[in-house]
Amino acid sequence: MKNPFEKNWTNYNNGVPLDDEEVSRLISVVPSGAQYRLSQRPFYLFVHFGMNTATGREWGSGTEKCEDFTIKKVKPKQWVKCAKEAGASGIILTCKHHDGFCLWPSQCTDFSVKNTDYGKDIVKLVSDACRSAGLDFGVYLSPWDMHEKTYGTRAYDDYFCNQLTELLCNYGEISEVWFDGAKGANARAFDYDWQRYYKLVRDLQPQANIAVCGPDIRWVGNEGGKTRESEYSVVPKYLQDAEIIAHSSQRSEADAGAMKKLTSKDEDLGSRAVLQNEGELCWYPAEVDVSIRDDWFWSKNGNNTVKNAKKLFELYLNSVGNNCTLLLNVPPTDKGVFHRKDAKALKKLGKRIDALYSKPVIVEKLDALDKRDEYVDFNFDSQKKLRYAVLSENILLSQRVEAFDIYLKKENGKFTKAYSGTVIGSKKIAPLGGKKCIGARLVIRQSRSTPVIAEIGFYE
Ligand code: FUL
Repeated sequence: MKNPFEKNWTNYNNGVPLDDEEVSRLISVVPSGAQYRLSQRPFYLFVHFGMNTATGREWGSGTEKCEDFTIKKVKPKQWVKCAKEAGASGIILTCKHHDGFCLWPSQCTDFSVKNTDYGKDIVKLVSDACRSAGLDFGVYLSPWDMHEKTYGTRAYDDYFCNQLTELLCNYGEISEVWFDGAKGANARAFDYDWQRYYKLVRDLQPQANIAVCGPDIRWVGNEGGKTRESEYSVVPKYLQDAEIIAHSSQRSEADAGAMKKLTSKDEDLGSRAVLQNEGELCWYPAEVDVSIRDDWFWSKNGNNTVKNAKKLFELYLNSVGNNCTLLLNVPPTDKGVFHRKDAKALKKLGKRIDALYSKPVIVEKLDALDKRDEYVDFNFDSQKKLRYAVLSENILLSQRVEAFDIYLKKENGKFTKAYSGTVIGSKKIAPLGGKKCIGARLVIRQSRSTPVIAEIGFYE
């Protein structure tokens, strides 16, 4: 593919093979059914709710009493309504956070909703509300448990698996199981039996993705909504190691600020240069978990930290629009509802996402590009002001595109480069700046074998 716009362009496929044995190896790595499904429903809400909501803490202490859970109302129908308005496709609920308090009447412990005045099964209320609204439902179950006496002994594996079994058996289909690597620096040393936990999930909910300290969804590596320029889904297999992930997770309540910075030293996780030295590879797409507020749980003070719709939309572009999924945390208040500021911001976010797609100029399914194609041209019937191009690869055939450009055609017939990108993957949203043009041109500059573009859309 020679680039027709740069003088002396002879650098076919940027000088790397389009097809060879190594390329075949890379493109043989594809998503599981569950991973593919999530890529098509890439935006979920994370809901941090529990003992901390009542006590105004972020991590709690594990010494709380059931009486401290003073919540009187929980209204998941409102959460679900807000999630839908925002354009989210699912909700993941913190069924048990690090303090160990369970939002369902677990048979394994007395430390649960069943011994509170509130009394109801919150996991059931939320999963039912999700289901009737057509939203996916996922569970967060903190491996670290400050309350449970067996924590730190092998008996805790049984305790944890029994709790997991309750969650996986009693609440219908579970789309995602979120294992957090966070653990206090002074907590008892303990090697979780991850393989046993994974097997249980696979046995009981084979369609569920296991996220973060799990093999299906890669933690992007920070909690500030930052992503790498190139977020690869095909990466070295060692990245799935839960202990390595846990090691870079939160270590104290006060650490939360630091977690917002990009901590990964491994900026490049999946270029050819990196992968060629790696024996085993896996499909491990990134998820961006970030809170709508400064904190994960609700507090009155936090009401002033709600991100506005502009900021949320930036997070969306930077995650969903950058080959990641977005898990946006929205914590209900102690009245059991999303605060009106959060609700308003979510609604506006939904409007912005709708607006992105509301004025399509051309939307085309391209499929496999002919190897002789140097570029693909799109001609508009009149002058347009393009704001975004949205591209997606057919990831069932792996991720192939490594570099691409978008040019805009001016009325005088000249082309100017409007965007240069690297990875496309499940979705790339390329801002084009609202520039006037009468056509556009997609140039794939570097690819692992034939690029297979599921869809490209240009939007005003
Ligand atoms: C962290 C936890 O320590 C936070 O409290 C929160 O649950 C976040 C999603 O993960 O590691």
